[in-house]
Amino acid sequence: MFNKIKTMLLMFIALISFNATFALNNQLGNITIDDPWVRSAPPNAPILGAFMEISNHSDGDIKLLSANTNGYKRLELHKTVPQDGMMKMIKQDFMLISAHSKLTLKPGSWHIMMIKPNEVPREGDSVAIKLVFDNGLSKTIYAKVRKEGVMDHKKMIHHQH
Ligand SMILES: [Cu+2]
Repeated sequence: MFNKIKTMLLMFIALISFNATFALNNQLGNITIDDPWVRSAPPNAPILGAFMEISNHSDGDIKLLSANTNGYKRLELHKTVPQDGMMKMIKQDFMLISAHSKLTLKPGSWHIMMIKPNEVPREGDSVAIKLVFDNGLSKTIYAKVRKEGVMDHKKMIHHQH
């Protein structure tokens, strides 16, 4: 009798877990990644920065827990913040993307730090980066290697006048 209840209880728990997984699966479909890019760097660069826009279209907050790729020692989640009158990159445990909002990763702000590449990618190359979120699911994006964003390019032209 007791065993029968126990079995039923386990089945019930399994069913709940299954439903939870299914719900989270739908939630991941509510994350979109726009304009992923890696800033081009000299062939001997020890680090590279990856940037993108992460939009959370769901009703709940989502955390980006880690980023992975092949050919690097490791990837870290960073935020550049002013500290003691200097801009410093601080390693973060996660990036929070609030419900129905967008987190922009850009130079001088949030970014994914790619540390010690086996080989620095060239301009025009695509780098596959796997993003792991706190709902246990992941998404692989392809970041194009390019120079600084358009805004900075305009600024540079402006300074020449
Ligand atoms: Cu960094």
